[in-house]
Amino acid sequence: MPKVSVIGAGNVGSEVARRIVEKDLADVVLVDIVEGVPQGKALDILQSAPVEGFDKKIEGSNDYAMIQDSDIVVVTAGLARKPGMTREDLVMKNGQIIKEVSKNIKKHAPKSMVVMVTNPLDVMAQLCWKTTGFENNRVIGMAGILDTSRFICFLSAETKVPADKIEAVVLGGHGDAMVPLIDYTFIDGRPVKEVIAEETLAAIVQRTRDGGAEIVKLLKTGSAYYAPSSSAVEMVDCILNDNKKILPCSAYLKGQYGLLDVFIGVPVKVGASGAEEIIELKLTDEEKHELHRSARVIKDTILLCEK
Ligand code: A3D
Repeated sequence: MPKVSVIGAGNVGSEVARRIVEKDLADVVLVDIVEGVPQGKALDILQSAPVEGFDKKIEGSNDYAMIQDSDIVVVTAGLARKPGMTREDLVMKNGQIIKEVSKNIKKHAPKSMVVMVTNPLDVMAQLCWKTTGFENNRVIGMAGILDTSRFICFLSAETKVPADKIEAVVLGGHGDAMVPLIDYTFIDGRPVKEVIAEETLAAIVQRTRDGGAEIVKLLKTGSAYYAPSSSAVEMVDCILNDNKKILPCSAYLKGQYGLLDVFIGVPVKVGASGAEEIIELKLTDEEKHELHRSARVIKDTILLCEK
């Protein structure tokens, strides 16, 4: 029976856990440092099984020993930025959390794949990879699926074309540094530039970049978790079922796109071995420039964690 552990039983972690058991993908262990929270949430989700009709088990714990034999560990542990906290404070704090979580993954689930969700995403994926010492295909970050999904939602709303008839790819770092590939965006088979006016398209790209912030502003406390959990579970599904789908994910680059030793969003073939292949698309000079700028931001942020 496949087993997935989810570290962090907050908004994203508990939704990831719920979606995994509801989709009958795997048994789940939910781990958090706060006593009672993972146990309570797991019990609550379990009690929906007779109504939802799933038969997978879910358990909550504060003990990392429970993640033993996991096929995949999804990492959602971390702090959200609080008032008065600088971006650097947040990076250092989440960096400490991810180092501690990664040491526990290495100790208790040394054969697992890791799907990183904690922000700043690309930096935390790289930190986890370094701390666990896992092969680079075994750590993948979730971001591009979410950014692409948001982009497609807005394109669908603008054109009234159903989302499943829209193709798009978003690369680069998660958030402000994302790089949507306009030449790979098609609305019902037609290049997006032929369907949407330049100014409107630029506004949609900007709204996608600010996608997380727009939700934070509306919620007032906390940040997005329904769409982020869907995206993380898509990766879990691909790994467990060896789907070999091409998904935009944060993966380790060793020369692809002219970038070395950095986790960044690129199209990745995701299957049983994790990030099985990095797909190199032909980029315009401007997109290449933006991707490299995005990589520089990620590399500078990694230095902060290493201080
Ligand atoms: P939240 O609801 O605050 O949950 C975080 C959980 O982590 C809390 O339950 C904490 O108790 C727990 N935690 C803290 N430290 C530890 C630790 N050392 N070990 C185990 N658990 C710990 O946040 P959330 O669920 O909304 O978000 C979680 C993370 O995901 C944040 O860093 C978000 O920024 C990030 N996130 C990323 C995306 C991407 O697209 C990349 C989207 C949404 C959220």
